[in-house]
Amino acid sequence: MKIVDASVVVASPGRNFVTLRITTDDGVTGLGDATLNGRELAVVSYLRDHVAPLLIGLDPHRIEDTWQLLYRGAYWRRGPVTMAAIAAVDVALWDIKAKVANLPLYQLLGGASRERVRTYGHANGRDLPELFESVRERLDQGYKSIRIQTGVPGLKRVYGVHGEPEVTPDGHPRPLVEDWDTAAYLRHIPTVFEAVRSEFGAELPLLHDAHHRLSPQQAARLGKDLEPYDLFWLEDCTPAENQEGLRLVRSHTTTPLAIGEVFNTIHDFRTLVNEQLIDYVRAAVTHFGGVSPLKKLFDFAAQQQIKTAIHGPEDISPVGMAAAIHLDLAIHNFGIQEYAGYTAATEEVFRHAFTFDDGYLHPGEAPGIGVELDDELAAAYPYVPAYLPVNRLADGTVHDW
Ligand code: GCO
Ligand code: MG
Repeated sequence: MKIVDASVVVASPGRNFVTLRITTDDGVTGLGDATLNGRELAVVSYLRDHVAPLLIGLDPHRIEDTWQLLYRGAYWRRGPVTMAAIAAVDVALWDIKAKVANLPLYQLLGGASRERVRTYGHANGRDLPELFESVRERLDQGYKSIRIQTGVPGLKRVYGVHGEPEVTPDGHPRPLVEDWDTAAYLRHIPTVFEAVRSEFGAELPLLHDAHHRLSPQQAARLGKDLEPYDLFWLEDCTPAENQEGLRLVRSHTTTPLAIGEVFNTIHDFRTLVNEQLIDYVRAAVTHFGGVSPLKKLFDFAAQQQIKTAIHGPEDISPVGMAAAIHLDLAIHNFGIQEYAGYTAATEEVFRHAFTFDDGYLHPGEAPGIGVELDDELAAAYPYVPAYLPVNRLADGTVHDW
């Protein structure tokens, strides 16, 4: 069996999704997600100009060998663009292998370790009434665990939640500029959790994303202040490129910690896992080089009793989400899966076998990852230049978003 084609489809049915399709001489196709929100076309070029020509003629069954060829063979290692491109190849090859075996991917990863995959959804509101309404909406949709994000008095927007980019008069998009005040946030957030607990009770698992905005000292204080509200986790409490910074946070709070959605390789987690400084690894199939390296990270984390929580916002395409759900079902140390759902248009462009029911996902039994991309429909949603928001303090200083 040989690879005869590797082509990239860019479609924007709600978000700009980048999809790689690999085709074999037997006519079997595999899909991989290479979406990198706000920097999509860099990955498109990496794949089209540099990776696709290398794939032609290779045996699609040699997944590990191809992964090592792309990772080591480029000489320039790591980074989100490289690892998103390699992820798309890895997932497309797993899709092909599982289709040829006539099995859903999770069967090749060891088979099911559970019946269904627990998820959490997002609730957001500018103030408490709006937030409570959003929580109720998620509960009605079946979610059993909920991430809580709110506005902070005095600040313009609910932070850490996507907004429409600003468009200049000449039609060129600019990142939306948000404002930030860490002291106001640290004062406000514990009052939000107190209110949510008294409205929804002690048992509802609640999560919160600090979106890399705090120093280790501030993160330690927030973790401590939130202990009475029994969070499922506090996410990205401080920028974890400084992995050692988590030592300070960890030594001051028992609030569980989740980190890793912006990480690309196992090396980014080395200190965090070896020293058991976090409780959940958040890496995504799409940004971490695919299913193969993510499985290695999860096995590494399992040795320190750390669980998984694959990143799954709307900017992971249904292709990346499907690959995640197969892994979730198969691994032993699964924790929870983030799932934000998709627009109706996205659901039409990407037809998928995975299902969301009563707050749980299942990958389905279709051979491969179980996603097909409708090229004709995809063509109706051309690329739209877009940026993630940026963040500034009151004096204009750029802060982490
Ligand atoms: C999450 C993330 C997202 C990111 C987004 C950036 O926990 O889901 O923080 O909300 O902001 O993935 O593109
Ligand atoms: Mg996050």
